[in-house]
Amino acid sequence: MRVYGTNAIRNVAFVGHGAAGKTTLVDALAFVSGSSKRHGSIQEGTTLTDYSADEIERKHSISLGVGIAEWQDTKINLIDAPGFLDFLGEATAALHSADSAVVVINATGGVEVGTEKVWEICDQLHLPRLLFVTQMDRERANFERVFDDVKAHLSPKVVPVEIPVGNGAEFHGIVNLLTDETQLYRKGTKTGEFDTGPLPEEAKAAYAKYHEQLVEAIASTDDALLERYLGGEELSREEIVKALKKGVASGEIVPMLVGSPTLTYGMRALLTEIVDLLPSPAEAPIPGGAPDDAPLVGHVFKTISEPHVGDVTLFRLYRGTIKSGDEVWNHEHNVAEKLNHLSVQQGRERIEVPELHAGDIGSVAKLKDTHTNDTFCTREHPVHMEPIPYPEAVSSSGVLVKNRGEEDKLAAGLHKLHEEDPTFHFEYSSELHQTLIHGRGERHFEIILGRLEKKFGVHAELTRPRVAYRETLRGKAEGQGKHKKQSGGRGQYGDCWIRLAPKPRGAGYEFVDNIVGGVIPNKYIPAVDRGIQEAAVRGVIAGYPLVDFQAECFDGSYHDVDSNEMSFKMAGILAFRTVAPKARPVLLEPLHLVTVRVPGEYLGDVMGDLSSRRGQILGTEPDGRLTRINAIVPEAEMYRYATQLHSITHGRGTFHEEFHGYAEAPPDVTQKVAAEHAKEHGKDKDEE
Ligand SMILES: Nc1nc2c(ncn2[C@@H]2O[C@H](COP(=O)(O)OP(=O)(O)OP(=O)(O)O)[C@@H](O)[C@H]2O)c(=O)[nH]1
Ligand SMILES: [Mg+2]
Repeated sequence: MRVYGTNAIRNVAFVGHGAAGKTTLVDALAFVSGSSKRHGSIQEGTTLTDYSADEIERKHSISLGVGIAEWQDTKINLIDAPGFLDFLGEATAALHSADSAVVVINATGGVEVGTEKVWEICDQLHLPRLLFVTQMDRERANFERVFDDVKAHLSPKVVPVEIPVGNGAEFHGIVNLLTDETQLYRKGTKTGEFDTGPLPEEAKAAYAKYHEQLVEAIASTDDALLERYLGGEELSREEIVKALKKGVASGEIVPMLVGSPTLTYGMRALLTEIVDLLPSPAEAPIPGGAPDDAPLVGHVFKTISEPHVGDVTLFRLYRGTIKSGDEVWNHEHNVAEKLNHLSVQQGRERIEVPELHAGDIGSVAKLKDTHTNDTFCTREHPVHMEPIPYPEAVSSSGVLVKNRGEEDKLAAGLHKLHEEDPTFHFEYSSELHQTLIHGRGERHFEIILGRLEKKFGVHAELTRPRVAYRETLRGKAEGQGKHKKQSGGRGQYGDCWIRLAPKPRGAGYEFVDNIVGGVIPNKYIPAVDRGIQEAAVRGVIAGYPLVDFQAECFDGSYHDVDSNEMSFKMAGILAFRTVAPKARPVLLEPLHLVTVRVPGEYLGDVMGDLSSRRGQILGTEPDGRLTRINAIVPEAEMYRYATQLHSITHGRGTFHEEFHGYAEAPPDVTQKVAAEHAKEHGKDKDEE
């Protein structure tokens, strides 16, 4: 592989809705350019960037992948991102590491949820972009319909720069509105080769319409140009191309292109347009540009754990040059890393390179302590780059190992997977005795379980996450706890009378010492307090901590020889267990504040669903193009909400939830939780 200078590099993220055709397109571009030897396909599991066993088996992308197309003395780094929203974190990382994007739309569909999501991220990053209408050979492919949809639902800034000759099975050529060249494809075309010909009769009307739109759009990015155009003057082709590139860079124009990667139609034109119209790292909107001679700055945007190779680190160089074997400074982890066997990725294959210039994307294996989002720099000029803002975890589940004894392996495996995929987190809750995972949805969790099994030999399954209930008291009661044991020598004796009373929510626990006349010696009173607190950790309804109450110790007795701290602690425990059930104990359940954003048309269904989850709707308000619903919903009812919201809103709704507080659970919930507890712990109780 040649070494490319900054100006001869294009970093392009391929993004779009799930199954739009991104991976197939990236594969075809690398193949047609000659940089990849095989024209792969999803069906055969042979594409350049969907090479992991999971991706081949499931026939869709899961992780971002990088390929290369060398074209017209330029190296195009093709970053292929998955489209399914469970893997939006990967698309986010891809877009953050690119200087431009090709947004891919399926010619039989149009704008979909995934298209809107990535478009939004492109907008936030001010990324110059092209829109590629793919799968033009498919039955029911329709260029005009897609264009109308795009104009109405995505952006008015999109203008066709190419139009197809024929749709679906008839698709056999492409007219370039800038060069007026018509490319005609023969059946059996393998590497995108074409004949040029005159504008076919069938494309004349479309040509007239779109050509005018294009020139008008280009002219209106530049006042002087517009004036001349409106004055009836012909604009030169050079002027037009120059203005178009400027319009693309500023985001005022998004050229729409067309083709079929399966047939390799339109691939050469797209490669050329990427080189001509999209910015190099030097022209990209990066603060400070991409100077080659500045101190090194690189950012790790992906870590892949590869069988037989170990961890492979993918990074984007922002400034400076790197040579194979160079040592770089990882500022986040305070560690020097040696970049041995510096490489670039052609799909799964690692191609060694002697050096990389500012703006390029490289890979290196077996680093000591480098993780996604770390920055490479020099010790003298430490830099910390902004981390990739991954989308938040919206779904939680419990995980259980199928075979006892695999718990340690589970934790180690989950830790490794989190490093590969920062949108996934896990924790062990000692209160709930459960490992919890948090991520983007069920498809995401399925992949994680699959990887646990394949890579780490851990057999695990998803379980419902347990809920951290609490208990409290609603009434007052009093009673005695007496611990007495006389067996031979020295005995045990502790005796206390206590009163329990409720306190306001969140007020916590309070102990009141009302012992008079030394009926319990002072030194034993703290032991009574400890006993009560210890007993309250396991409440009386379903074994959950009992909170927000006052305990008053007001009477008791002791024995000169047999009394000790231990005995009074036992007395406190016994007193609590006797009195608490009489003080009208109730179950408290955690509530979440849930904010849902949906398009107006789904408002009714989403609110209905929240109500059926015992949610209390606080209100709705407009939020940009969407409507925001605020509600308070019991945590126990939020299980699988991400999946349900997705299906109600066809993926258009998003939500956020956070802990809100505890409230008394309704009687039926209390009964159910108590019954579950009795079933699970019945045996332990008997043993005590
Ligand atoms: N006929 C035809 N089929 C295509 C074309 N491009 C892609 N496909 C098919 O469309 C399906 C999805 O293609 P992918 O390349 O996996 O799409 P993707 O956008 O990468 O999908 P995700 O990564 O899962 O979001 C596969 O079955 C492809 O074979 C095309 O140009 N013509
Ligand atoms: Mg894909």
